[in-house]
Amino acid sequence: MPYREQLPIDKGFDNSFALMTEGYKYITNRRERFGRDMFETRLLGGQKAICFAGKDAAKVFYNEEKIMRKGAAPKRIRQTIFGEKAIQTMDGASHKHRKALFMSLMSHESLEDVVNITRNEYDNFILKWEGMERVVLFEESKQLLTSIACKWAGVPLHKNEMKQRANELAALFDSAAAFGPRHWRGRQARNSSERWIKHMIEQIRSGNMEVQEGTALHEIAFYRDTSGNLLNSQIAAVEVINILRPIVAIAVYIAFCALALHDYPEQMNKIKEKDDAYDEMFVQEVRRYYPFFPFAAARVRRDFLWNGHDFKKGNLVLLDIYGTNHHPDIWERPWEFNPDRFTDRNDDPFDFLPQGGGDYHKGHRCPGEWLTIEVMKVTVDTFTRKMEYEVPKQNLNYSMTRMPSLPKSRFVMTNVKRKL
Ligand code: HEM
Ligand code: MYR
Repeated sequence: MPYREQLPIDKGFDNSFALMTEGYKYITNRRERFGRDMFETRLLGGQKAICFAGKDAAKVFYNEEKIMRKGAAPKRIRQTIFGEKAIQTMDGASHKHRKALFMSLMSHESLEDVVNITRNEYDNFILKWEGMERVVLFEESKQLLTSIACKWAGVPLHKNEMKQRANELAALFDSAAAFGPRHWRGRQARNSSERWIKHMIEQIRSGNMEVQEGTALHEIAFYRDTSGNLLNSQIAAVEVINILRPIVAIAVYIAFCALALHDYPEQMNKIKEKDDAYDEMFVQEVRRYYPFFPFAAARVRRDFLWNGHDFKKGNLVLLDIYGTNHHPDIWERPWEFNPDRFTDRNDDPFDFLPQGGGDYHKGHRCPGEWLTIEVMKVTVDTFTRKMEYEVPKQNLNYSMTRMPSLPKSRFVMTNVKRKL
């Protein structure tokens, strides 16, 4: 007999304020308080929401018979990070069809291209950094990655506009969870970057602009949906930005890689002594340990009973990404930074979720995960083997409530020198 029980409830008419003030730990704090991996709350104007964490929760969350994305992303998210009618908000056959487009951009050769472009860009930037008194790594990485993203995606970018585009693309993900001016900057950035790319899509389609076949810009411009139609140029721009923006977001991970090398100096030596396999373990631990994407949101597609709880059609569901990456049933001593935990670890699509979980092709798992890992690996190689730098006294604390979190000082380096 299936059993039913009342889930613990985080009381209150709307707990959005608590979510804001407790940030990455909102779900973990309540799971610990209630002694359960699942509880009920009210968010987004008092809507009933179920928050859960862990491997079994992830299996349910990524079961598309039970869970859908339709209506899950609030307007403030669509007007900043996602865009309107973006892949993140789609379900079923049309989602799978569009997802195939994104996955087709992530071939082995294409990832090799991104590695080569990244190495080249680091060469250029180190040259620039050598001439600078003070390098603010996060700000510089935004530009480095904008340059990488545009080259890889086939988007022309003039040197003069690099800083503006970098700031706009970063504002898209920096504003989604913010209020006030920080949020409004994101909305302006969305309008401006969509105008920029939409114009390009129109020029390409009318034959006034050339673009290399196989690049994201080319493939999205000529992609046909399940009905055989081109995307309207606005939506095509949204999806090109869904490639450019998250590549720029790797700047957050670059800052955290540098922070980990600084906070755990033994890692610097260990990496130098070891090989590519250890670089990857280090990168995986950075993705697990530091707070970045807090949770994924969806809605119940049809009523079902799971683990004693009645999931009702339309309820919001939040999968605790940060909490699952620190879940004590999955990770030994989860609050320690320890790349060795990835030695001989068996891949499991539901227990390590920095960029979502489940199946890349069928579900919403991040198609850019491999690209992110590759760019981070080049970063670690560059920072440990290709350059030297000093880390002056600064405030390196990172907030557990700001989303995305970042070292407060944005990681300042001095005396950058290429290693010969
Ligand atoms: C989806 C995180 C980089 C493109 C996602 C999801 C997360 C995520 C958590 C949603 C999973 C879900 O809803 O279940 C990140 C993080 C990144 C990153 C932390 C580090 C910077 C990238 C890159 C690209 C990319 C480099 C592309 C080049 C996308 C797209 C989706 C997505 C298009 C939507 C997929 C879908 O709805 O089917 N990402 N991502 N991301 N990501 Fe990433
Ligand atoms: C991307 O741009 O897609 C890459 C990752 C950006 C992470 C930004 C984290 C803060 C945004 C919170 C939104 C929550 C959505 C349900």
